[in-house]
Amino acid sequence: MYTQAMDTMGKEASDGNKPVRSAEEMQRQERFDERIDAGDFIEAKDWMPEHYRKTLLRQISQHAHSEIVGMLPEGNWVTRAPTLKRKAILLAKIQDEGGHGLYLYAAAETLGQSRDQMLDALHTGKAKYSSIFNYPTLNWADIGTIGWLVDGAAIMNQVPICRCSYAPYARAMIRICREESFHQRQGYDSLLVMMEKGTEAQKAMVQDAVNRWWWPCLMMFGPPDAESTHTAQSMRWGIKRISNDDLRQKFIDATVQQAQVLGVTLPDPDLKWNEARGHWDFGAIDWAEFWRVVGGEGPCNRERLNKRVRAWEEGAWVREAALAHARKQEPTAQAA
Ligand code: BYC
Repeated sequence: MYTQAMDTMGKEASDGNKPVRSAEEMQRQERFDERIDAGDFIEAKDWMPEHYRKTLLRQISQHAHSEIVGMLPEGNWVTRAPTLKRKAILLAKIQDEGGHGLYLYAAAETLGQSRDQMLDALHTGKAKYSSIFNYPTLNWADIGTIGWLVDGAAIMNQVPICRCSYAPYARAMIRICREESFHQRQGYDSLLVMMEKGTEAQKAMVQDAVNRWWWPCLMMFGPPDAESTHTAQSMRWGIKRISNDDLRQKFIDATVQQAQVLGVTLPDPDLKWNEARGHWDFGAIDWAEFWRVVGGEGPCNRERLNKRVRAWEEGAWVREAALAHARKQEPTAQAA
């Protein structure tokens, strides 16, 4: 059984080399592997290897952080949306993202870590969030482009997670994906209006936004498979169903035609249909830039983190008031 070899976290023999497992533990491991092989879903109450639990906790909490940090670049444009309709749509989208963060924190909590611990990891820079949210939103077309490309990439990545082997994550993702598809469509619609009915300056704004967001969007899918730390194990466990490179290719294949309909150029001179592969070939991604951004040196990393920390500190009174209210209700609830 493959995971027995991999899941050696936790217990070490007294000679410090070989892991020690009780017969009972090995049986549980075997049963778990059989369930994964059979495509069963694992629930929070079920036994799971420690490495599986930690991998999920890392991915789900980072996903939750990405949702709430992802509210910030769009939040900058609520007061500057060009019409009441676009403002209402943007507000609803940002609220959805806050909701996605909550579903995901709740799913991660089932793995035994408190929300305070997860947020502390975000605020102290120990936990990651998606690289994409460290880029600035410079003009109104950036908001449409985030919907079209960033949410488009997010859907491509997230639909397979609806079949993740960990059931609480899979359930959260089903709800999230339904909402994400509206996010993608509103972005595309907003850009289409600018491209079909806009002035030359507005069309140029759309092209400029697409030029800036295209490459960072391709980086959202994570490092190439050959350099990905977690992909192989996560795919064996059914946490990830499709690899980083395969998802990136699917996204490019789906997006090229959408760009043609929109009337924008994707900023890659090497983008070319490859008949033999049945896919679009594309140019080299700047992985040095990706790792710089992931390492905290992107254009907006500090600004994003500072904003989250400030929101947490300024929200302290709300948390205290909610706790005081809950304490007050306790005797009443018990009496009822
Ligand atoms: N940014 O072994 P790998 C949204 C890290 S929310 C930063 O391939 P894995 C939206 C990775 O964490 C979008 N870090 O990892 C919200 C790992 O470092 P650690 C978020 C990245 O986990 C609001 C290391 O690089 N979506 O769309 O197997 C508004 C090696 O990578 C990134 C999710 O979170 C990155 N882009 O695969 C609009 C989806 N990529 O943890 C839109 C769920 C990699 O060892 N997550 N790293 O220190 C996943 O599907 C996977 O976690 C990933 C990475 C594909 C992202």
